[in-house]
Amino acid sequence: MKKTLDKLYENSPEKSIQPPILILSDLHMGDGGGSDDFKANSGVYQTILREYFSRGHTLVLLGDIEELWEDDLVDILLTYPEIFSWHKKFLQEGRLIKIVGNHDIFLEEPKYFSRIKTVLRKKGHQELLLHLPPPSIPAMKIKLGEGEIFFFHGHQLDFLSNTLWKLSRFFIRYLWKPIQIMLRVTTASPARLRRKRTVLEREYYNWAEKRRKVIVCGHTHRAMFASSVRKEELKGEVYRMSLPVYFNSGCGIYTDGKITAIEISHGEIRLLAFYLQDGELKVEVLGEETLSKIFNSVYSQEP
Ligand SMILES: [Mn+2]
Repeated sequence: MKKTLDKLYENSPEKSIQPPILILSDLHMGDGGGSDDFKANSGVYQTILREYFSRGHTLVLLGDIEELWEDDLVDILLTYPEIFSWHKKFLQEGRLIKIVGNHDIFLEEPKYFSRIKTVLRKKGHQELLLHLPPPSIPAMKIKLGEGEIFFFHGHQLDFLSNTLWKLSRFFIRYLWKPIQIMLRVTTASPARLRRKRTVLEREYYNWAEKRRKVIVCGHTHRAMFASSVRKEELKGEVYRMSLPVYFNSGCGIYTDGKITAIEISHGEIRLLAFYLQDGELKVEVLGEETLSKIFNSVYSQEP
C-alpha cells in the first residue's frame, strides 16, 4: 500500500509555481440532468473562476472535475461551455494544472482525446474543440520556499476506486445513475461511506507523517486543514493526527451550496468555503496558517 504512494511521489514531476494558488477538487461536473450534483453549485464556481482569474491565481484542479463515470465528456462540455472556457483562459496563461482523479481518469489518455475530437466533429460541435480540458497528470510536487507540497487526488489507496475502477464505473453508470435520478440522492463514493473515508484519511496521514511530506488531496469530499477535522464534523470519531501534513480541498458539490478550496498566498495556506449571497461571492476562512510554521513543525520533529 505504502509503495503505491512512494512510486507516485517518485514519478511525479516537480514544478515551481509562484503563488497565489487556488486548489479545488471533486466538482463532478455532469450533463445537467437529474444526477448532476454540480449543477446547483455551478454559479458559485463560475464566480470563483472570474474572481480568482483576475486576482492572478494559478488554478490546481485536483481530480474528479468532470464526472466521466456517469456522463460523456461531450454532454458535459455542452452543459458548461462557460466553465470550460474559463479553464482554457487559465491554461492559456500557464495558470492551470490538472491532476486526474478516478472519475476523470480518462483524461490521462491521449487516445481518449482523439476519440472525443472525432465525436465533436461528427456531431457538428467544432466550437467545443477549443474548450477541451488539457491532458491531466497523476500527481505533482510544488516547491514553496523551504518546503514542498505533494498534490494528488487520493483515490490511489482506495481499492474500489483504483484497482477495481472499471467495475465501479459500470456500477455507477448503469445502476447507480438511474437510481440517483429516481431518488434524487447525491453521488460521492467515499463520502457515502464514513468509515471508509476515515480509513483513507488515516492511511494518507500515516504515509505523510512517516515520509515528512505535506500533502494535499481531494477524493473523500471532506475538507481538512492541517490534519484536523472541524469540531462540527467530528461526530464521535477520534482523531490522533497531530502533525500538520494532511490537507484536503473538500469538494464542489456540498448540498448547502458551498464549495471548498485551499488557497496558498502571501506565505500562508488556508482552507476556504465559498458561497453566493445575493449574487455576491462570500468567503469563509475555515483554517489558516503560515507555510513556514507548517513546514517547520513537519520537518523539525523526529519521525
Ligand atoms: Mn475521487
